[in-house]
Amino acid sequence: MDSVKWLLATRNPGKIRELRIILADARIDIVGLGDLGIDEESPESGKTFLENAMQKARFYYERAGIPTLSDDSGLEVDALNGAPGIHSARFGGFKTHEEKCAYLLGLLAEVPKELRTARFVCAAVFHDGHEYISAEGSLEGFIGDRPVGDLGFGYDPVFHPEQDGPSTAEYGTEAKNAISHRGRAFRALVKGLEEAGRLP
Ligand code: ITT
Repeated sequence: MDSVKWLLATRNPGKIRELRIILADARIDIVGLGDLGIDEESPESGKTFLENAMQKARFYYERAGIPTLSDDSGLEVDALNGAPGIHSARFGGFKTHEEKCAYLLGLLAEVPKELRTARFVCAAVFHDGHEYISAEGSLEGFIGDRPVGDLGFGYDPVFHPEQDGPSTAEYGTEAKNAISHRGRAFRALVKGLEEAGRLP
């Protein structure tokens, strides 16, 4: 059966790598912002992951004119009252993820192991100019005491689904997708799209 060709509205290469696999399973063929020559940046002024994901989907749908999928995601650390949350991409004003992970580990330096609980959260949105279909997913875990692993992206080197187990930067794409916030959100979104009759 034919696949559908939709825009995946993200510039994060780590998300693209993970989502290409998840979406190929649903026969969704993805074009990127770069493929369509879209270089404008969507505002992200929402108060929640879902609001931001809807804002991105609408912004890029209006420029691309084809059905659009977006992702807004981040890390919530309980000892920091849920920070960095929706500000994960610009935590502490740092640019690189090495700096952001180091900043996070510094903030948690005095926090004992059992209180280093955290979760990754993802809101996934489809928009076609008429309707929005959305789903959310999360992955509970713990912040380690140093970065480990070089797979994945972002906060993966400091995030451990099991306290004394590997970080998500040691999982590899397929194993991470199987349990991750993004895998859960987008598999639920695909189910919602199927139920709405939006997939072949
Ligand atoms: P787009 O807006 O272009 O999609 P972005 O990286 O700016 O890319 P977000 O605004 O959703 O995306 O920010 C999410 C940040 O949260 C991301 O930059 C990472 O720092 C972190 N993050 C999200 N998912 C993650 C994951 O699976 N592993 C590690 N870090 C993650």
